[in-house]
Amino acid sequence: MERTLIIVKPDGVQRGLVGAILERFERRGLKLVGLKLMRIDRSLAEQHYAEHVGKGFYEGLVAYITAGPVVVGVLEGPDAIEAVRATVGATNPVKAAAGTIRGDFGLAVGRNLVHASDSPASARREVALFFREEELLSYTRSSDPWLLEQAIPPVW
Ligand code: DAT
Ligand code: MG
Repeated sequence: MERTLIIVKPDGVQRGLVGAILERFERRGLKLVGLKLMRIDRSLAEQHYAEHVGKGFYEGLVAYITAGPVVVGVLEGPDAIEAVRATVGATNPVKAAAGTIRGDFGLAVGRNLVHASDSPASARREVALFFREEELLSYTRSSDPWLLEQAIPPVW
């Protein structure tokens, strides 16, 4: 099992797409283990996007992610990091495949709606940056055996 961080960026919140975006992950079977609406301040944005310091788009990126409320979540599932990245689509929405979140809802790389961790190391770092341990919940769902190849309970 893996856990990975997602952020519905300020454009997703302003455009009223929080539900539509979270639905993509939920219907795929990914389990929400953390979720909150919050403000990302400059300091947190700088920590989150540390790998992009010095790039031409960096200042615009920090301005964008701090421009309004975001929804941050932690999703759990088998190979969750790869599954979530695939559901999100390519960085540039114009290049993102139809059927992905960015491919279905976006047109500009600087308004690409959603962040998702890109590796196990990033996921660990980013989850810890946004959530305290006690904010993450471990629980079962009655649908788990139908999603996760667990032993199927008697139905007949
Ligand atoms: P991703 O969000 O797909 O992981 P990334 O980590 O390379 O992409 O970049 C982080 C964000 O920075 C990305 O979501 C949008 C922005 N960005 C990346 N490349 C850009 C570019 N060439 N021009 C403008 N913004 C860019
Ligand atoms: Mg990235």
